[in-house]
Amino acid sequence: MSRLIVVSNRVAPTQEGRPAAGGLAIGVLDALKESGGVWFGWSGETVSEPSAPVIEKQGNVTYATVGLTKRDYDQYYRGFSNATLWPTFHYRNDLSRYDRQEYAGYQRVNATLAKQLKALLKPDDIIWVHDYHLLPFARCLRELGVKNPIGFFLHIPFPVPEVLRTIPPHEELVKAMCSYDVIGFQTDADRQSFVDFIERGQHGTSSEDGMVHAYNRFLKVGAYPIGIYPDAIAKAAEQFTDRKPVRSLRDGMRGRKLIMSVDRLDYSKGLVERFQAFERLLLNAPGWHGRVSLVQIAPPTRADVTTYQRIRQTLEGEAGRINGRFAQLDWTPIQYLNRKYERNLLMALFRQSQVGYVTPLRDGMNLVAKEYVASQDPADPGVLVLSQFAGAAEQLPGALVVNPFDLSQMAEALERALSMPLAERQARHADMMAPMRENNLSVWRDTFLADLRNVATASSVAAKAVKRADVTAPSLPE
Ligand code: ADQ
Repeated sequence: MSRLIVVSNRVAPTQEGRPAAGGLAIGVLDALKESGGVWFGWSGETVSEPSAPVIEKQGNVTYATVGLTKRDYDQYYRGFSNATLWPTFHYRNDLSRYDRQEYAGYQRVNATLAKQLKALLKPDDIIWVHDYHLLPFARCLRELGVKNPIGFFLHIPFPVPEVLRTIPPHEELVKAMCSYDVIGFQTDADRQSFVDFIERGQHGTSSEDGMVHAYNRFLKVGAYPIGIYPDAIAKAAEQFTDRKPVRSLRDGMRGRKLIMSVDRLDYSKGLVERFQAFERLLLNAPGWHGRVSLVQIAPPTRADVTTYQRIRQTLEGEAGRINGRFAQLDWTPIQYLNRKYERNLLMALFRQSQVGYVTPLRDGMNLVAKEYVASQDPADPGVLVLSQFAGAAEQLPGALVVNPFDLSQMAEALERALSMPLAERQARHADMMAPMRENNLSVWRDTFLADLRNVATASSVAAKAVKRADVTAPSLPE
């Protein structure tokens, strides 16, 4: 069996041999353990000069990590990836900036990483690249003569052409993406946006089987919604119920209802609007004063990107203002915690709450929404209030779906969730568990990798046929 080579901006840090938990980390590691392989990417360290990867082997998985120079970090990571691509792909053009030097740095780092990876490759390796930091990575590998199958999965949304075009080198980026053999998106809407750009811009054509012919390349483009392991999460949530932080949360509630939100602290997650909609609930329904609290857990990320500093300040201001307005001596409406929790503990915390409040302004999928549902006690489950702009909304039919820009609608949904009868909660929970089991994390990984292997095989068969027939044919994946 061929080795799987996973490439992501950041290799999850290994702690006592266990990588940090999270959808991507768990899914990737499982896939690697089954087939054996390599996880290649940035170590998280800054170094004075790029050097060969540091190799660490654990079982049949090899971690190959490299450092980035300060300049690379600033231009590639903090700059073009997180100050241009991330905001624009989340429809926040107002927060996006473009800097030519940063874009040059993004291209340079992709080329350097490709060179560093090439030295580790074997001819029958399958390469699976992840996320927006690495859009041109396959093109860089192809330029070095790499002929292996290369797939790409985008974890965040892909914007509609009008929004994509606001990034000055958008066409160069899309053209580079066409060097992949398979491109996977979270939702069909994202896949459609990519195909629309190709077709409306007359850069190529697509067919019903998901094949795209563009820029002289054939590739498969599909939607592969990422999943979780719902039963494992349910078990962990139950097992961790008696841990101290979970007991403290329960004891602190003293019969109050709990609305729970967990996100990385990011402007795409809609935290300000969420706090304001909770405020609207308290304004509209004074009967809930003293009877419900919102717990928001949001560890800071990308703290050296200015827009992230700003959202943190705004949010602290809003939490303080709303608490100042409504708090009583024995009741704090919003508990806002800037910290990380161990994954299993987090699932047990979810299980204590009556409402999961997940309202991003835009999100590729949003695993928290799925984890919240999976963590619930089926006999007495909480209700999920979910943004229509999370990829997860397509897949969680039992959620109360809201528009996160409509504060009144969100406040009404919260009230409905807090008062929902048990039978309805149970039915909604069951409606969501079934599709999550059917489309779990293994399905995501296996479907993507099967398509990558198929496309690669089909291409090489076609390439041989073309060679035999000695005719001029459309160019095939290299
Ligand atoms: P994220 O934007 O990080 O992921 P999400 O999908 O919700 O968003 O995943 C976050 C993960 O981190 C979850 O597994 C969650 O449990 C964990 N987490 C969050 N806060 C935590 C805390 N305080 N302590 C511990 N763990 C915490 C990107 C895309 C998403 C897409 C995923 C996976 O932006 O749209 O769903 O990748 O593809």
